[in-house]
Amino acid sequence: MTFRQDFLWGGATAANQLEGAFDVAGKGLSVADAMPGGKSRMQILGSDTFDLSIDADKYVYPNHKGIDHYHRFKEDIALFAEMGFKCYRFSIAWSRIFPMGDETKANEAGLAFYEQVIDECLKYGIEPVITISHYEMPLNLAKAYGGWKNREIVGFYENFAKAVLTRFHTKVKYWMTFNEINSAIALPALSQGMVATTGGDQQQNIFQAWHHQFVASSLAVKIGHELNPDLQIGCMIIYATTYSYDSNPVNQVATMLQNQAFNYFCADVQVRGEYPAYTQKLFKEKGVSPLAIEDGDLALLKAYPVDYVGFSYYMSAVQNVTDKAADTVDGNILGGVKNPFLEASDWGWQIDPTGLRIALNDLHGRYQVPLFIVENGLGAYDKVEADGTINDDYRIDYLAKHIQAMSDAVEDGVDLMGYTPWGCIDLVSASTGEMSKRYGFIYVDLNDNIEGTGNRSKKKSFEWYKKVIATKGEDL
Ligand code: BGP
Repeated sequence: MTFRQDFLWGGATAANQLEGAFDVAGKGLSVADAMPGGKSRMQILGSDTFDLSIDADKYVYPNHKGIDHYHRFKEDIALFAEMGFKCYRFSIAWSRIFPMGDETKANEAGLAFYEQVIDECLKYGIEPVITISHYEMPLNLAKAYGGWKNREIVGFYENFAKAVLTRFHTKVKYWMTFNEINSAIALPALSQGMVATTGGDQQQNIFQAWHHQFVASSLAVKIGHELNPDLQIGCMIIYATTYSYDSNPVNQVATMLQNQAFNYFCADVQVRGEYPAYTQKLFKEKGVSPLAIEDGDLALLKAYPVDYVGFSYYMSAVQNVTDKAADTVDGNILGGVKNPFLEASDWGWQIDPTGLRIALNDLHGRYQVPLFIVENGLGAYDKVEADGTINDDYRIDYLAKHIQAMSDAVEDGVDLMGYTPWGCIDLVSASTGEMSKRYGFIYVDLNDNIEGTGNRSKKKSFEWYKKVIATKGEDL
């Protein structure tokens, strides 16, 4: 048996991408609720000029409706249970608990909703794994405060984390403080609430916002461990294995620097509890001046590091600074230089199972803490056949190869806690805001305008994943 006995097989989602019910039971608007779908979304995500002067509740945006999981969560969790999930990773919409973000008292209706979701999981013996904040700070915090750049957000997050940890710590053991914290480089609007009103230099803002998020993350770990020392509270990063374009040492150094800037920086602080040695050099490269750091911040980071590293893995990347004529791949998040040994998804994400084995060995070697793959999967266009079946063999192939790579890494000695493939049920894509980029084992009948019956049906991969879990990853 390769995987450990208590291995957490499951699936992952995020509140803003599946719940819908964006204005129900006292919920406020979130940043994600103000995002249009389609081509303009990626431009918004990558800039800090997202114009929030519009009234987001007057438009129909995809995240408003999601897949209506808010009203159908029992049906959805029953399907997860049928697949044999041992855990289910989901997030809590901050704006359900604190609609404007800056209130002092939590919205009971919001807490009550998540209590039902948690209880429904526990009914089936499914361990809830909660991301406290996944790409959706209350819109008011972005508009009126300028997002995570503003120190005041730390206190608001602390209230939020305290409210959910206090309420659920007896039922939920596994937590993560922020989704893909390092993705702010590519998605400052969604990840850190950077909007037109933020002002200032984008790089400076991103790093200052990170400092505030690091402090907030440590405060959440402190609160959680004081409530129950057994809680496991992790960080969560997006990791892309990065290869040097060739054996030219110049490209090799560029790869090392890219790893520091993208794959390592946030986790270095959150796991080791201190800014890494290369921090000043990185600031210099990015033109970042010394950050505003308050007394006690650094001691707090050191005292409350995370317990494990959660990460998403979708693709690898290639670093090249020498060959200007190199082929590129048009990826909607990372892209860059084309790797001739790999295929890419329809969105240009270069598919690389072996890169996952490398990622696992790299992260385990660097941090020596347990790892949790909390997102992985293939976004694809699915076709519903005349008889209603969906034969997603391409998805099965992608997942089987990645699970094999996990198994190889465990044999290499890596301590791996679990695996929750992304979008276990089809949901709204984070980068495109569309339904047609699907990841699920469960098909949801909705188009890009979120029109359709919303009915759930099992894809071919549903039975396949059920078998994988039943055989503890032996029968792929
Ligand atoms: C990660 C996010 C998720 C998710 C996933 C797939 O970056 O944490 O929220 O959506 O990627 O991305 P996409 O939906 O853009 O295909």
